[in-house]
Amino acid sequence: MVVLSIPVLDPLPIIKTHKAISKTSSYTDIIPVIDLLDPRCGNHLVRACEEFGFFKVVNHGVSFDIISRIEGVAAKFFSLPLSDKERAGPANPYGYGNRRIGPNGDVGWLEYLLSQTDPGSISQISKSISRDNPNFFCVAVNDYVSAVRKLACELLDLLAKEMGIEPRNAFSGFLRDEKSEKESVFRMNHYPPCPELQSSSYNLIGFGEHSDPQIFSVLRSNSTSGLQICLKDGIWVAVPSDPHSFYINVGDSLEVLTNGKFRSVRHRVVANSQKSRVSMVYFGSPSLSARVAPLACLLKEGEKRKYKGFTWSEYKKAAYASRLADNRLDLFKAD
Ligand code: GA4
Repeated sequence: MVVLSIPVLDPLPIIKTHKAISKTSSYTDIIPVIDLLDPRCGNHLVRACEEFGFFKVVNHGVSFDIISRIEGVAAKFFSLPLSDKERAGPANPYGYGNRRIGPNGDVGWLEYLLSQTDPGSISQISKSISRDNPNFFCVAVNDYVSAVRKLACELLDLLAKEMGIEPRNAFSGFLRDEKSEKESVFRMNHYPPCPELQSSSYNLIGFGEHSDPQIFSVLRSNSTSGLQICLKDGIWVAVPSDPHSFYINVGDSLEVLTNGKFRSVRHRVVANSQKSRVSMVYFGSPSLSARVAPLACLLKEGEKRKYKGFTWSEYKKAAYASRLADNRLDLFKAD
């Protein structure tokens, strides 16, 4: 278990919520599990995206070596003295962030590192934070990002196949485009433990509720729980941690491409009283000029488009002008 330093962050009253406010269910076994070795996984996958916008993937094919190297990188990075972490620059939007999330006043009980996923950006950030061995950091992140992008593309192709969409790469093509590497994001998060929570009736928000603007987000964490997802009926469900699996979120862009058939899931992270949570997320985005709009082949006869189309550049601009909890898709609803 990774236990990283606590004193970097001070409690902020603003991100405490009373435990009773959220109806958090402990029935965690309702989260769909997609086994990529199961011949019926395509069908399960479509249903999971429609019902939850969220699922767990097992037998994912990402090697233990790739996962353990990125774990090592994250543990090493977050154990550095604050001044060294700050050499990656304030998260503006990429770099090292501490408590502040985004440009509009959101805060959380975490520190993090954000990078674009193209090899040039990964190399640059590696040099700024790892003076002794930038190559180890750089290779580990590149390998990890390539592996999870491949996994995301396989899942997106499976969805297209199951839904009878032509061409088969109608979804994955957004991420396979080399220009999407500059827009896709790699995020490492560290949620320190907060011992005072043990005797408190409060939850401490590590990362406030939101939906992801991108197509697909691929997440894994150490064995500390904290992630919660919001079901269709508004109930929050705690997601059990599983360091051997990946969790996938449907993002806003995939909701739009499917004209709302898939759900962009709202999710959040609450802090743990005793253990550090370390997670890493790949957010697969379209390229800047790519157009995101409901796919004509998914519209039934007479079905109206629920969303206006937009370029990723337009959506990204709207996202960075919003607060974390805002519903950004509302801005693009069709009249
Ligand atoms: C949410 C999903 C990703 O973590 C992220 C976040 C980004 C950031 O942390 O800089 C944003 C948030 C996320 C959406 C609205 C804006 C931008 C913080 C924020 C308030 C990296 C992303 O792409 O969008």
